[in-house]
Amino acid sequence: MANAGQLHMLYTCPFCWKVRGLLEHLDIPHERIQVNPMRTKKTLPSAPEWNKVPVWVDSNNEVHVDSTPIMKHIDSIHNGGKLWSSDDEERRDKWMDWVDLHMSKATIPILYGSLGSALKTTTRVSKLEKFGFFSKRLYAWAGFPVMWGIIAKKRVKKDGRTPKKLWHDLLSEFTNQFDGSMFFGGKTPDLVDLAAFGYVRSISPYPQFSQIEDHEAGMNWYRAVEATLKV
Ligand SMILES: N[C@@H](CCC(=O)N[C@@H](CS)C(=O)NCC(=O)O)C(=O)O
Repeated sequence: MANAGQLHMLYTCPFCWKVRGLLEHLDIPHERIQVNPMRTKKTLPSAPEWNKVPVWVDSNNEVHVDSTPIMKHIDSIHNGGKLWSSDDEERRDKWMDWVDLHMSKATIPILYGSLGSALKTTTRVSKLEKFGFFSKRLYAWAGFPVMWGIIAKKRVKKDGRTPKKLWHDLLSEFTNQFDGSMFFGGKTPDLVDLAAFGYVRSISPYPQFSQIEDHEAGMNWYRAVEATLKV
């Protein structure tokens, strides 16, 4: 089958993991273009209006931006909108907003919240992303004090909980919504499950993921969503 589109992405970007998970869940053939994090303004097809990843370019060369709208678009074109349809739209909308608000903010504290974890994360990011020769080295050394000392520290302090506790609370709050079902969407995952799954999965390449693996209900859900992917 021909490619349904191109996903312009960064490997380590949580918003890109959301769209990747959906494409793998629906088994949609596509091309992945890993952009140079220092050159998004020059190379993204949505630039200069939109300089963030992910960007989805469909087979008609239409450009789509912003991860949740991209997910809704892909579901509607390639899956008859089944993952977004719901008999309780209020609950669905409320929790999609909740996932995008809270889970998106929780990735930085766990990855960069302590000096050791920030160093591990930036070294790993510099290897996983397609930086240029010099920016790779620059990021590995200059990135971690910025991410740890400025961005993550402020967030952890503001929240007051350890990053692990924050994730455990989020996973409890989310899975408590399932009302005894396996997924937020009931017997099968829906778009809210896949969005939340993307945020959690974006932490999986790092050693800090073991702090999340301690959450039993969260992991049962995570592994069940993972089992639906055609990777
Ligand atoms: N709301 C956007 C957020 C995307 C986003 O912030 N992506 C980051 C990478 S994780 C980015 O491209 N940042 C570059 C910038 O803000 O210039 C989405 O859900 O797609």
